[in-house]
Amino acid sequence: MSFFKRNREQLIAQGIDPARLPPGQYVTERFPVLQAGVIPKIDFDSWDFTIGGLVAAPVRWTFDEFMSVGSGEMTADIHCVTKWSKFDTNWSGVPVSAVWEQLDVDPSATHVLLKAEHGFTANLPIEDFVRDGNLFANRFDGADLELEHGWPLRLVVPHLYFWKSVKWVRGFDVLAHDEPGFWERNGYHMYGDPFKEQRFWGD
Ligand SMILES: Nc1nc2c(c(=O)[nH]1)N[C@H]1C(S)=C(S)[C@@H](COP(=O)(O)O)O[C@H]1N2
Ligand SMILES: [Mo]
Repeated sequence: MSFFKRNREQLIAQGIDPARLPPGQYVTERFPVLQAGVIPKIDFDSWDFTIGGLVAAPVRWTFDEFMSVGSGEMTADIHCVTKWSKFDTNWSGVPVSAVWEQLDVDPSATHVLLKAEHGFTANLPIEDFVRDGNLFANRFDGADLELEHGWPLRLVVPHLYFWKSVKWVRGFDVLAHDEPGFWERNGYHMYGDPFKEQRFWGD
């Protein structure tokens, strides 16, 4: 029996619904660390969160200003394109919807491009970004986020492959078009639905 088949059968044996596991994925209890390049050094004193593009007034918030926008918590399964999934991850932080409510967005807007340390970017349609449950998280499983997982702030968009969940996020631009981010320019799918196995260009 293959590793993937055995992994799926173990879920059933544990009474976990295997339909939660997208095709081609396996479940792990571990929390792998993945990013392009090295883990950034964060200068927390100069840290800011900026929002630009098609908004009536561009935003620049300190960390405390950002955190005062709202608070929320959610638990979700996450799925990395390198085939690991992790169930019941718990996050808290600021709901994306609360951030969005602060903005006067031009009606022509369709997408956002998230911006992070080291110039990392990721694109999302607005309806996938401003979605119930999505968070800008500063805490994971009841503790402060670890630097390697995106401290002080990361996006969590659990319904798409985890490369959209930008670590060390520093803001976003609101756009009237779609535009590939870092991984999307490097062969990953523009949308990335794990249940449709949209891993790469052409999937
Ligand atoms: N800033 C930044 N965020 C990123 C990435 C990256 O390279 N840079 N990689 C993505 C990918 S491919 C994955 S699978 C997840 C991994 O998050 P983790 O290290 O907390 O497991 O982060 C995503 N967010
Ligand atoms: Mo990934």
